[in-house]
Formats: sequence, structure tokens, C-alpha cells
Amino acid sequence: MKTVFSPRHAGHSGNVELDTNEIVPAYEKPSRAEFIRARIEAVGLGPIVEPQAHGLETARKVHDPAYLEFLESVYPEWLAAGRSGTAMPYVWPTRALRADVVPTSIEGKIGFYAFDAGATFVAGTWDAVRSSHDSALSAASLVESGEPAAFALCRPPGHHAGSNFAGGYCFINNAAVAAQWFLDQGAKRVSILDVDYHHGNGTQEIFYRRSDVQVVNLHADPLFEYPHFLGHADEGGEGAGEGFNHNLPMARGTDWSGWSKALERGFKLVSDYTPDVLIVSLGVDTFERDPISQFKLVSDDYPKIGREIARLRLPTLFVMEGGYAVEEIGINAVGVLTGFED
Ligand code: Q9C
Ligand code: ZN
Repeated sequence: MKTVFSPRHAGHSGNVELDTNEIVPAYEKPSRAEFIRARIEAVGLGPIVEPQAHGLETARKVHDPAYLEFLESVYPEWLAAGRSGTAMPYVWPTRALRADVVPTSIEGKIGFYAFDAGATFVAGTWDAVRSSHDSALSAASLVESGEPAAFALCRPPGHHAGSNFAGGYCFINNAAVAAQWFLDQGAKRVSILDVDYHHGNGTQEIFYRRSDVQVVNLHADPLFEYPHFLGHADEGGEGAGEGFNHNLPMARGTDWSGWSKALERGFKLVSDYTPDVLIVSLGVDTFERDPISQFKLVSDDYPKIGREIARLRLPTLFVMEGGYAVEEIGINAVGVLTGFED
């Protein structure tokens, strides 16, 4: 299978994050993508091509256009305000505060358009975000033009980004933009199967009231894990979207025996929906040695995930999401893809 990958991801680097009680180098760092790229070459998965440039017109259908303009302008405004280093928010319009008036200051705006401190900005962030978005759409084009599958090696990831908020290392929701693009090309139904360790709260929010995109999430129970405030089993969609969102939260310490049962349920949900296209939000932070996660999958489990997904016999777009054990991220992510091709 072909991989779409842009070296421009590397501009999103040198940023720090707030890790519970201290500021640390961001876990979501350039070497993640480079380890995956190296593994693709080592196993000969297929050609690696650079994305075509795409406009933001599809992105504007799943994100608030003002949010996208914010993403582009935030770092220059941060600098213009006399700040430097990593731009991150420290105040958010939660519950009783006003979420209907956009502040004019950069300190206000950066919190207004985020749900956590985890999507941080440096000088090269917007260009990297654009390139990641372009990779998703270029890989989607490969599937649309008849390839059975393609891999969008996206960095930064996307599934925590919602219609008008960044968070969890995510800015543009690459999988959501690709889903919208497939619909615009004539697909009637698209399924997004999110196997990242964390609940894809952004993807859920974007499609929560829609029936043309089914969202199936396999993840750590938000009662104990990030993003903490979405991803419970009773979130089934609303209005026209009722019945098209499915959450399969799992306990701390879940290993293949538990995780594969959830995958089996996810398989059945996707299969029953009879989508025209499948998008896999591919996170490999379910790995036993992931530094920020608490599941227990081992490297031999990832090809099994790929083989199971292939049994759906659907045109499939893989979109890279999380995974922070950089030494093994390539083995595990590419393991899913080689398993799919077996
Ligand atoms: N500071 C994705 O996997 N919490 N995002 C990290 C350590 C945020 C994960 C806790 C995790 C976000 C795409
Ligand atoms: Zn994750």
C-alpha cells in the first residue's frame, strides 16, 4: 500500500507540554513520524509519496472557518504580543463562563479555541498541520481512485480536534476532513473506526448529529483516562445522528483478550452499517510500553488488528493518530498495515 507523508511535519517541534505537574518536552514529537517512515522502508510496505497541496474548503465543512483562521494566526499573534517559545492556553470558557464572545487578545483566543493545554503551537505548527491535512486528503484520493487501501502518515494527529477546538496534540481533524471529502465525492456512508488508546472526542463531536458518518471508538474508559469528559458508552448520537455513534470504553490494563472482543463488536457495527469507505484512526498508544497509556497490547497484536480490519473488505484509509513509544511505534503501526495486506 502507498503511504502519503510530508517532511513538513518536522516544523512542529521543540514544543513543551504540561504533564500533570511539570513542563516536559512534548511527547508528540517529530521522531514519531520518522520511526514510522523508516519502518515502512525497512519492510517494503510500498512507495512513500508527498501530498498534493489542498485548499481548506473541505476542512471548513467540519471545522468552524473562524477556528481555522485562528489556527493560522495564533503563533504570529503570540509573538506580536511579546511572548515567545511554546504557545499554550491557561484558561478555558468552561460551563458557567461565556463561550459566545470571542476574545480579541491572543491569551483569550487560545483558550477559547481549545479544551486542554495539549495542542501547543510553535513557529512551524501551522505549516505542519496543513501538510498533515494534505496527507489525509491525498491518501483519500488514492482510495477514491481505486487503491484498496492507503496510509496517511499524518503528524500532527487529529482525532481530539473538534469543530471549533484544538486539544490532545490535535489541530485539524484529518480523519473527519477525509470522511467529509469521501461524501463530497459521492460516498453515501463512511465509517470511522478509531482504535487509538484515547477516545476520539473531536471526531465524535463533529459527527454526533449526522447519520452519514458512523463513528466507532475503542478506547480507555474516560472515568480514569484522558480526555476524561467524553467517551462513555451511553453516548449514542443525537437527532439524525442517533444510533450512529458507538463508544466501547475499556478498563485500565486491558490486553489483547479484552481489546480483541471490543474490536469484534466494532467489526459487527461497521459491517452492519454497510459503509462505502472505512477510515481507521490508527493510534498505537494501546501498546504495553506506551509512556502515557495503560493498555497491554504487544507488538504481535498489531498485525492481528490489520487482518481483522481487512476482513471487512472495504476500501480503507488509515490515518495516523497517537502512539508515543517511539522505538516501537514503527513496528506497531506498520504491523497493522502489513497485517491488513496479508
Ligand atoms: N502529559 C493522541 O493520542 N494527555 N493524543 C497526556 C501526559 C494528553 C493524546 C498526558 C494525551 C493526548 C492523539
Ligand atoms: Zn491517543
